[in-house]
Amino acid sequence: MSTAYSSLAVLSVYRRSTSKPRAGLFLAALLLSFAAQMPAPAQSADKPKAQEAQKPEEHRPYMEPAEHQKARPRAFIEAAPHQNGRWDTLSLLMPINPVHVALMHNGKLLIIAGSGNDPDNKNFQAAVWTPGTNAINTFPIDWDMFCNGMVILPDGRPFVLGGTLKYDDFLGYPRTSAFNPATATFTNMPNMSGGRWYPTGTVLGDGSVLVLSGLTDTSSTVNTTVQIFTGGAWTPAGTVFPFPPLYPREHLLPNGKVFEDGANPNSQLFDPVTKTWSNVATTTFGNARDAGTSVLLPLTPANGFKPVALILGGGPGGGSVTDTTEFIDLSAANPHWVSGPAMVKPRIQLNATILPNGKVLVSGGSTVNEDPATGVLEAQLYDPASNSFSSASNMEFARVYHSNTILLPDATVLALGGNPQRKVYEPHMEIYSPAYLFNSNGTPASRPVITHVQPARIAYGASFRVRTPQAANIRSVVLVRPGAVTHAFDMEQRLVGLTFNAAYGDLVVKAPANGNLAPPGYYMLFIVNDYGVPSVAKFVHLGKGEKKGGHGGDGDHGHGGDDHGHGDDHKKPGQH
Ligand SMILES: [Cu+2]
Repeated sequence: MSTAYSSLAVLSVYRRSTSKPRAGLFLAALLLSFAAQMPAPAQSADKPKAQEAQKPEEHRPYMEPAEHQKARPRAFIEAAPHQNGRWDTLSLLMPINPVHVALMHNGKLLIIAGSGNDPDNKNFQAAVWTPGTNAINTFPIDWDMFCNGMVILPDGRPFVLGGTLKYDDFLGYPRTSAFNPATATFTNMPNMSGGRWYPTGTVLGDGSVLVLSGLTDTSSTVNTTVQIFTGGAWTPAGTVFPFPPLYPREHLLPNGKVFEDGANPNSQLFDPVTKTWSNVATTTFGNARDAGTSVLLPLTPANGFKPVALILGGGPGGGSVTDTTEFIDLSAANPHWVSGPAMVKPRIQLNATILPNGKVLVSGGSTVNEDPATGVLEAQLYDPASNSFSSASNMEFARVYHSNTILLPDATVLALGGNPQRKVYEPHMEIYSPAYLFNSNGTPASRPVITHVQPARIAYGASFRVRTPQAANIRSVVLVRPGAVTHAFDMEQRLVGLTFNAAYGDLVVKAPANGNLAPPGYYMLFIVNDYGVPSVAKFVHLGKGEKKGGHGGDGDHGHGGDDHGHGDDHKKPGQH
């Protein structure tokens, strides 16, 4: 084993050359972008069936299949959207390099560029955007959060871990900061033990946050200390395993331990109780999967909440990007990696996003790192049930280094970014509407509707009620943890299936048993009908349940954090 794989990401950044800025072009295009907005008829959530054709505005997806005029004309038109889904390119352009993207429980996206991979840029930027509107609000931030790790605290605040202290040679910030979705402001939080550039955060079952890896603030070497943020402070949690990668791929398992599976081939397990690491298994690929990705497949009642991780693509450098996938059943006595189906092409810097139906959208990346000319436009859906891929139509733009995909509350997926070289990024955004949103004739599928969730703060192991006119025709009820994605990995996404019964027009649903299945925080609640069509999500808070007054809240999110958990409904798009 060598340290080669842990430094490859650093090297790849070093050799990027400069080229002309395109900021002026972005602004011009932004000004020219479409102005039409969807009407927002205010309606009460509970209403007679006759009015159902006119859905409340909040139940509309970002782009109804019939609303093609909102999209930019494109060369490739999917002929069978009911089979493959469809990609649409938005007219709206992203005004900053969207290196980091997180979905907040008010339905808005937090986008962080920092310096945006431009060492000459001292105007560090972030943005908030409500998908479905043209209002992308950019604002300055006071330190460079470029190449941070980001998770979402149990109280709903995105939590930024480290960033770029210095380019060439790269040094990481020890700083952290939490973003309040209600006020759209960052508040700096306690510093970590040292710098972290390319760290990974993982929310644990008690709501504390594990952080590891990242380059220090004193030398471009990996920070070997492991830390846990609990009770508003950082506590030491031992030393990392030998030769840790940058941006390690990690998943919280139902037994409370953290599985680490990339880019290093020797997968590791961290026990937060003993604060020790153990070796689990070596991949069949056997080499580093640099800028490959990893997904914890859905934990559902049907599979007994059995944790299975899937790794895809990446490569050890030298041009040998792989099309291979592998999965591992971590409930086994002696887990081992098993080869999965190959992807349509080798992909590095790819993205993988779990859909409400449990399938995984695999998209983007390129067969040569950071080379858009080799961008893989064909998207694919991985089905854990059949362990196979199917087509998910074709994207319009290459999505390379620093590109992201993230599930939106309307059950579509946003793809954005791509940063083939310094100072150049892809401003076009695309929306993937999965096949479940279409009838066979291409018209919009009728979607089940969640009219009410009671209570909106749900407690572990407790029952809660979901009101829906379609209660008799619901196949599954799932919680999906809102994503926080960067550098080809989502540190937050997680799908947990729930048991339920239909009763008197309601679904009586059982919340996850504990925080190791679903860490405390906000989730998107989806119901999926017998045809596989998901509702638009309602945000719910999972934790200790309804507050009994005073300072309640769940998990160790420190002090002074605003709790925005009041009320169950997020604001309607466009409303501020
Ligand atoms: Cu980066």
